[in-house]
Amino acid sequence: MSCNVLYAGRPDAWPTYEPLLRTALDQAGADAVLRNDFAPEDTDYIVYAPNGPVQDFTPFTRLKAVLSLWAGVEKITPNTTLTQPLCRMVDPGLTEGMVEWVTGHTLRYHLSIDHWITAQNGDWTPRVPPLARERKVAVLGLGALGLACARALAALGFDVTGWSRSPKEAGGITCLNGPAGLTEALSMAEIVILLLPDTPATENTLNADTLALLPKGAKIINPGRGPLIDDTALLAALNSGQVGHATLDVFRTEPLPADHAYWAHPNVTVTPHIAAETRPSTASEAIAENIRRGEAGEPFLHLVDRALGY
Ligand code: NDP
Ligand code: OXD
Repeated sequence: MSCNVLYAGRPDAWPTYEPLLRTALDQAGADAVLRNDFAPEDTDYIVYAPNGPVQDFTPFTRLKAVLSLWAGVEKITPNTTLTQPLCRMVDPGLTEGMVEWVTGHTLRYHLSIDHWITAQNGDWTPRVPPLARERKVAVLGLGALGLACARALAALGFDVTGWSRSPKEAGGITCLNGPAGLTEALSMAEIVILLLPDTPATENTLNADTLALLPKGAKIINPGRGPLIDDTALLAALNSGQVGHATLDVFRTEPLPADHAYWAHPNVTVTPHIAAETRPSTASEAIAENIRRGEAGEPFLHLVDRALGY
C-alpha cells in the first residue's frame, strides 16, 4: 500500500519542491503519494520546516516520521506534541555550500583580505601572510557540516583542531572533546568556527571565560546558531581587542534588529543567515531515501536524539 507524504515546508517553495520530491520518490522506489494538503489523519510522513504551516502534531494520528528540511532542529525539539521520529536534514548540497562559505571567510581572515581592500593608497609596505599550515583554526562541532569544513580547511593546509561532544578520529585533524578539550582548542585558535547545534548544553559556548582563552586578536566565524555566543561578552571582547573580528551569520533574534550593536560595530560582519541553504534537488533525494527506508522497515538516517536536542 502506498504512503501519504505531506509537504509542510515554506508554502512558496512548494512549486520548487513538488516536482523534485516526486522524481526523487520515484527514483528511490518509494511507493508514495505527495501532496501539500493531506488531512492530518491521512498523513504518514511530514516534510517539515519551522516556517511551514504545521506546529501542532497532535492530530497526525498515523504519522510515521517528520523529515526536516532544516539541519538545525532547535525550533522543533522542544515541541512536546511531536512523539514520532524526527530526522534532520543532511544534504550534500547544503554541506557544499557551508564548506564554501566557511572556507571563504577563513581565507579572508588568513590572507588579511580586508586590509588589502582598504590599503589601496600607494603604501608599498609588505605584509606577508603566514602559510595556512602556520595558522591554527578551531572548528567547534564535528558533525555533517563541521567535519566537512574541518576537512576542507585541513586540505588547504590549515592546522585544524576540532571539538565535539563524543571522541572522534579524523585524519589530519586534531580531535578533542569535553571541557578540557574546549580549553585546549580555544587556547591556540587564531580563527574559531562554530558549527554546533543550538541545545541547552551548547548555549553560550563562547562566553567571557572562553573568549578570554583565545590568543589576543582571534577571529570568530559563526554559521551555527546565535545562542552559541554570549553577545554581551563578544561585544566586550571586540571592544577590548581580545577578539579581532567576528563574522556572524546567525543570531538570537532574526532578522537581526536594526539597532543591534553588531550592525554598527567596525569589527563585525553580519550576514543574513545565508551561510548554507538546503538545496531542493539534493535535499529531495535525502527525504525520499528516508521515506523509502521507513516503508521498508529500515532505520531512518539522521534521527534526532530528542534528549540531546540534535
Ligand atoms: P550535526 O548534528 O551533524 O553535528 C553537530 C556537532 O556538534 C557534532 O559533532 C556534535 O558532537 C557536536 N556537539 C553537539 N553538542 C555538543 C556539545 N554539548 N559539546 C560539544 N560538541 C557538541 O549538525 P550539522 O553539522 O549538520 O549542523 C550543525 C549546525 O549548523 C546546525 O545545528 C545548525 O544550527 C547550523 N546550520 C546553519 C546553517 C546556516 O545557514 N547558517 C545551515 C545549516 C545548519 P558529536 O559528533 O559528538 O555528536
Ligand atoms: C538550517 C539552516 O538549519 O538553514 O538548515 O540554518
